[in-house]
Amino acid sequence: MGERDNLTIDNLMKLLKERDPHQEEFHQAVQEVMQWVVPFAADSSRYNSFTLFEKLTEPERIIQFRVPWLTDKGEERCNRGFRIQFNSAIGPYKGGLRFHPTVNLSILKFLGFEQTFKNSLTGLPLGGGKGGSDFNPRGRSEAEIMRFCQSFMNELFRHIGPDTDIPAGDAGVGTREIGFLFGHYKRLTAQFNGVITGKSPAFGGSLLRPEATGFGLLYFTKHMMKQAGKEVDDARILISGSGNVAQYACMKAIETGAKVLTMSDSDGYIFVKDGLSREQLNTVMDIKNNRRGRIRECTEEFECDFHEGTPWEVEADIALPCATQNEIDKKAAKSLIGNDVVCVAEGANMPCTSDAVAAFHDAGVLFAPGKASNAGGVSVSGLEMTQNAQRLSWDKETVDQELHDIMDRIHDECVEYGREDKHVNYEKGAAIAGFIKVADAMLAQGAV
Ligand code: NDP
Ligand code: 2IT
Repeated sequence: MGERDNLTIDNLMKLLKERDPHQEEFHQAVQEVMQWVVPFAADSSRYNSFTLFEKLTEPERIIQFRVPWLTDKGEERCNRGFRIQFNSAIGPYKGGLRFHPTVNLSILKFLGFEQTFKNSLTGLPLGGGKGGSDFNPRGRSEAEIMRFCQSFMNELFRHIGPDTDIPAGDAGVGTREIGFLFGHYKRLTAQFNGVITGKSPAFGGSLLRPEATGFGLLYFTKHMMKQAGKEVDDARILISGSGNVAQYACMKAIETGAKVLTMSDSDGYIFVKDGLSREQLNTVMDIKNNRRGRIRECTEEFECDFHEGTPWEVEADIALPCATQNEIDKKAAKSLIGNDVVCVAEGANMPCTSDAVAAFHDAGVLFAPGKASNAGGVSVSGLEMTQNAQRLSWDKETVDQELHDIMDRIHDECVEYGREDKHVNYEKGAAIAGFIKVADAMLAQGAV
């Protein structure tokens, strides 16, 4: 037996780093999950298999393709497109598409790996996948975005289907892009089916899908606070980002009675001393979704300050990072801890670095990993698949009740597997609970 055959986190990470030395985000995501799962598995006769972990960290299939498209001036451009079909043990591949210049294999493998565990936590029969392109939508006209989406789908359509792989949105891909992608899929295949989620309700989309990630994040945060004997109701909240997740997290926080002090984009953040009002949030949404402008434009519309950088030095009770990966580093974490933040729940995928998470654990700050706290989005995507298969549309109340139930169950599972002496380690709980279902399915399906 070689050294690698022993199931230890060091042996696993060594293998991954030798295979793909430059995929830092992927290594980070694996380390964060496996630091808890590997000791749990090594202790059990059922899961103590190095090969099981090799398979869990190796995508079943990676599709990479070129995406040529024309600018409005008639100039040809060429981007990279990807789809990572990570794990289909418990259902067809499911996960979003990201259009952002930082997209590469490391980013998409980290996201696909996370998605596998997140989708398992939802309790729905969904495997894990992720895809996207290094295309930068910023400053592009609607016609350019449409042509890009159509060119992307010209290749992607052969690899997806309502029972094989069901994409959705992620950063840079919202309802508009999903419409263009779906329209072109339909044209290429002559089929109308539930191949993509996040569609407009006009053609099969679920009510509450746009809201689901942000609303679910608040439902989860309420559970965490309650578990620790605290309330969200009059808390001061820092939100980063001003896209889909941030907007609806903000909306639900305001509805709950909390004060949202900040929102941001990659230029900087706005600070609203008394908390954003619902009208002010509507203005943010108009600037971002219709005018496709910048967060600093808020200063021309209502009373607020704009600062460059990230919002983590502002004093508050709860931090909800909803922009992008690694946006809270150790320094930002220290600043939050110094200001007595009590809870950090990830709306984005892996927005906290490993150092930051360790600092939160050490300081006794409640911390929820995205795979638990932002699972509301993919959950309602799963409900959209069910509605499409039934050829029915559920009303808002039904979807919201299901979303509540799913977030409740995820919280319960985190508590069950993450309970430690004085508090709940949500990172550990989510990792182990997510792992068990996927591992059981993989073991039952044999050497595939
Ligand atoms: P959007 O594209 O709608 O919004 C992204 C927001 O993050 C924008 O405000 C963007 O600002 C900001 N942002 C991006 N990069 C940076 C950066 N480097 N520094 C500061 N701000 C940045 O994406 P979503 O809201 O859909 O996604 C946000 C996060 O949530 C991602 O991590 C995504 O994977 C995750 N997520 C999304 C789900 C969904 O259903 N949409 C579900 C679960 C998780 P700018 O305009 O300047 O780029
Ligand atoms: O990260 C995520 O969970 C998403 N972008 C949503 C995926 C989906 O299939 O709805």
